[in-house]
Amino acid sequence: MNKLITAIALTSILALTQACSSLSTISNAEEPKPIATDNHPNANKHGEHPSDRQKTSSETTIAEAKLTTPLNILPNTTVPLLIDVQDLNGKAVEKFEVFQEKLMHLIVVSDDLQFFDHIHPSYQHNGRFKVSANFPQAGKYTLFSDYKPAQSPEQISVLKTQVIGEIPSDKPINFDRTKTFGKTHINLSSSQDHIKASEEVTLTFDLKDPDTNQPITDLQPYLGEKGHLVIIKKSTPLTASDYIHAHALDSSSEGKVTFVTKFAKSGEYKLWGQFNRNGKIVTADFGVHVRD
Ligand SMILES: [Cu+2]
Repeated sequence: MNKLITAIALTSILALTQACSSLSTISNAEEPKPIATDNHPNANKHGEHPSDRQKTSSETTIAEAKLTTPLNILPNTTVPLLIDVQDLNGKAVEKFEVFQEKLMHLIVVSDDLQFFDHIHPSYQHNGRFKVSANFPQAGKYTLFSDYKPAQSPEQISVLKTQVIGEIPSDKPINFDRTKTFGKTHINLSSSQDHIKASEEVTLTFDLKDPDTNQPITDLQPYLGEKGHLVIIKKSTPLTASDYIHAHALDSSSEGKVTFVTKFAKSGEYKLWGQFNRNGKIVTADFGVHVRD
C-alpha cells in the first residue's frame, strides 16, 4: 500500500438545498427513494423547492472535506482516495443522509474536461470516506464531492489533485449534438437554438439503437431517476459554482430523457448524461456554448 499524505485540502464549498434530498439516514441506506420527489424542474443548484427553503432556513456551509491521496499518482493506476468530512471547527462529521441512493457522490474530472468519472465512496467512520480511483493521464484533476450531513443542507466540496507525468496538450471541446456511445446513438437537443445564460433551458437526450435507428426500450432508473446530468463550465480553476447536477423529468417518451436547468454564466460547458440500459451505464458527453 502506498504511503498516504494529505495532498490538498478543499478549496471551497457550496451549500445547496435540493429537491432530491431524501431524509433517509445511514441505517436505511439501501431504501429506495421515490422517483416522484425528484422531478421538479428547478431541482438543480440554481433552484430549489420552496418547501426545501422552509426546511433549511438558509443555505449554509457547515462542512468541508479534505482529500488524502498517495504522494505520487501515476497515470492509469488505481489509487486509494480518502475523503475526510469535518465541520468548520475541524471536528469529524459523523452522520450523513442518503440522497440519490448514496451517502456521497464523487464527480472526478480532468481540468480540461476530457475525463469524467462518477463514483461512490464508501463510508468508513469518523467522517472518513474511501474510494478507489483511476486517472487516465497526467495533469490536474478536480473532484466534486457531494454529500449531506445529517439534518443539514447538501454540501459540495471541491477537491484538487494532480497526476504526475507529461501532460498531453489541451484538447478542444467537441460541440457535436449527435454522437454514438458504444451501442447507443444519442442526439442532444435544447429548447432554444442558442442557449442563453440565466434562462431556463430544456435539454433532451434522445437515445436510439444505432442498428435500427429506433428509440431504445431498455432504459431503467439510475440512482433512482431516469437519468443523471452533470454540467461543468470550463474554467480555470474549476470551483463549486462551475458545477451543476440536474435531475431528469419523469415525463418523456420512450428512449428520451429530459432535464431542465439553468446556466448561470456564458461560456463553454461540458455535459455528461448518464443512463442505465438494463444494468449497463452509458455515459454520454456533449459540449454546449452558452451565450449572454
Ligand atoms: Cu452518484
